Amino acid sequence: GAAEKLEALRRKLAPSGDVVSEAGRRKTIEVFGEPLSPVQVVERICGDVRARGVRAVLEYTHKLDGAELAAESLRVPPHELQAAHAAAAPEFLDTLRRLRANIHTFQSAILHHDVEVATAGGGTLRQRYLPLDRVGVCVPGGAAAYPSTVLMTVVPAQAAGVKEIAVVAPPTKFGSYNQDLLATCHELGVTEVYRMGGAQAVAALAYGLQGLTPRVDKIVGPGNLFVALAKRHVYGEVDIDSIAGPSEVIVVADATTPASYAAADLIAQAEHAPGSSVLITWHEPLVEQVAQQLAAQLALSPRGDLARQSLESFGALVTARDREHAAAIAELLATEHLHLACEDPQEMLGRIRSAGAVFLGPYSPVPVGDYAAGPSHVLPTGATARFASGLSSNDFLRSNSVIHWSEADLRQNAADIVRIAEKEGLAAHAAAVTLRLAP
Ligand code: HSO
Ligand code: ZN
Repeated sequence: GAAEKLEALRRKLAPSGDVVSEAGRRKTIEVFGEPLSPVQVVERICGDVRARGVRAVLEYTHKLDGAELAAESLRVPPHELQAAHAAAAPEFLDTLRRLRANIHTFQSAILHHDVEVATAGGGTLRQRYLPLDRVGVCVPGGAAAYPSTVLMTVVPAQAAGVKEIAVVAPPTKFGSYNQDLLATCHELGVTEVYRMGGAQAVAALAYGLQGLTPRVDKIVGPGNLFVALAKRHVYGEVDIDSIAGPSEVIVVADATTPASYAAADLIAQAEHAPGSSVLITWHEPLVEQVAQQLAAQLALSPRGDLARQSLESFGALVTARDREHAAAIAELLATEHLHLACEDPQEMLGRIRSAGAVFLGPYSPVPVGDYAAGPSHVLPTGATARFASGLSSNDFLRSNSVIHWSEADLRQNAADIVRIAEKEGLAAHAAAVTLRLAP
């Protein structure tokens, strides 16, 4: 029936709800001379980095990333950051400054503020927000260089008031040897950049490396399977953001949507590869038009082959009965990026509750959010938008609750406290209250 079809589609398109733990168990790899699952490999690497520090990081960097580094070169020296910045084109630096300003404005505007509530007896209750002291940011460096990911993680942290930010990127040409990436770090005032990737980088951030880098309080940012599994492994000792799987988009389109726009939006997502790109429409002719546009545009796109492969494995052009049905499918898939490219996107938005980021109308394609608008592009994937939210400045805050009752407050509530303390059999709890009120 229809429900099963939808469920099959959900599994095909958004398998990543558990793609990380599934892939982490299913595969086997030989890193330690015996076949182990990625989960086991990550556990060993983390344990080893914790026990042996820099030595272990250097060994894994050699073994897994193929880079032979010395202990001194794990941290990018200040003059390299300066040189990358000095060599960057002035237009690129101007672009970085404008993007940073957009992101900073939005991330500052949404920050939680302290809330104080007056009590009946003249006391106060307060929720107090404070930035984390030290955070680690993972920047991927496998398939492409992502200076935008530096912006979309570091700027929210800075907006929250985080003082110490350590960036890790693998020792690759798209990672911590990428000059645009280093220039971006320098422009943002990030002075700690480490040439480490994979599980060893996450472990180094979580446990610290003696003589090189202190442990952080929270680790954020995307990465490959090993980064994701390592973040899950160290969670509890440090905080993490959500676990990111492959990137996704759903474009909801109707007769008012130009087929060329819809196709371009699907390809833009697919060129991340692997990633899922789905069109949902209730205007049947659009399916054929978009298919034609896809073929035409893919042929011209520099990453067209990569995008075609990911469209073939994780793409779909879905016909819905009507608007309501399209909304129901989109809601079920709880996608990372939801582009409402149809008429009256505001009305459509009212029907949907689960998505990482929603893009409305013809002038808000996903790259606007990837690079420029202000919300972070670090978003929940694999239907985890059911319960998770995109990264924001608020993820770099923690709160204290602050209780300051007056004598009148305590008197007014004493009987209730004593009664429930007695129910729990905790007489000393009751006594701590009654003793203060004794005549
Ligand atoms: N769409 C990616 C972010 C990105 N796009 C970076 C381009 N660069 C995941 O949200
Ligand atoms: Zn993107």
